[in-house]
Amino acid sequence: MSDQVMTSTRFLNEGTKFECVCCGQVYFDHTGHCNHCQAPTSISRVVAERDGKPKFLCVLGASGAGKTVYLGMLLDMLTKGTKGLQGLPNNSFSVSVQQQTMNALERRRFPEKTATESDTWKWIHCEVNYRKKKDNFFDIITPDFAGEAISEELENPGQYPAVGHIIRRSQAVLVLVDSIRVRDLGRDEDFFALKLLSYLESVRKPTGKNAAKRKTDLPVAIVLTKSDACPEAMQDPAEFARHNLPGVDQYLNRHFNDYQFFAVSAVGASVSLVDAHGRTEQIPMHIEPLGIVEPFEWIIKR
Ligand SMILES: Nc1nc2c(ncn2[C@@H]2O[C@H](COP(=O)(O)OP(=O)(O)OP(=O)(O)O)[C@@H](O)[C@H]2O)c(=O)[nH]1
Ligand SMILES: [Mg+2]
Repeated sequence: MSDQVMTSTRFLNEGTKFECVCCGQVYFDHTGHCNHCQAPTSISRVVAERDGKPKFLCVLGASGAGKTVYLGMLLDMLTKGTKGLQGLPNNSFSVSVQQQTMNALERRRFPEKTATESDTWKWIHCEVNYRKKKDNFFDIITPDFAGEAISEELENPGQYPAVGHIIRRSQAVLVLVDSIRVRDLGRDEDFFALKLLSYLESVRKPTGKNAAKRKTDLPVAIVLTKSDACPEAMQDPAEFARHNLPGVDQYLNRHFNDYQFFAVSAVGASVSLVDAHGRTEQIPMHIEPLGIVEPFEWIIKR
């Protein structure tokens, strides 16, 4: 027994201490993850070794909003290089989100739904260099969150600590909203996005002088996904949001200084297949990214 205690004490003493890039907790790395928020140690290490403050960006949205497809497609475009932006994936998770999404789309499938267990999330870390200058870089650091986990966190804050910590550290946030559901299924999407915005506002409340009178400075891009099947969203995203997401529009106006609406799609068209048991599956017909990089460009200009 005393041998065991001595061994573990020695192990702790010899282990390397890390400050988590997501929640700031200092911990000994035994598992490759922060024991509080599950952020991979590899990301904390890379960020700590580099000069300059990291600029984070995170992607949020309900289950099925299109987060995994969007992130996979964005990473693919950035790593190929587009509009003066060049992405460099900094870990294998980033490559695998990109690879799984692109492989699935090429086989005319959409990627699998993300599991709710936070230790299975893929934490993306892609360093994006812009305007070809050495120190003009932006880190996309975000787990590919499961929408159901975000939803639970909104109901019971603290249940998924990574959500709050990432928002606290982010330079800007992308909120993905399914444009087809917004158009066809009433106010549920509006209510969900509204809850998410009020959570963002509570985490990033202005502090100091006249705080109660000031709006939050966190830039928010509201990204209407799947606009291949909702051309009215693509035509004029802000107008579409004003009519179909009235709660979101008013809330942003009242509480946020800097926001913008975008519409995106990853595929040119998709069809619904119904099998013999009545289960439906969406089949993407071909890859045709539209508007994917624009929200990111907007954020970089902030
Ligand atoms: N038509 C169309 N459908 C899309 C597009 N992107 C996603 N979808 C559909 O939306 C579904 C959900 O997309 P995901 O990216 O898995 O959604 P998610 O937000 O990651 O969902 P969770 O993992 O549950 O949080 C896909 O299976 C497709 O059916 C798109 O650009 N166009
Ligand atoms: Mg997902």
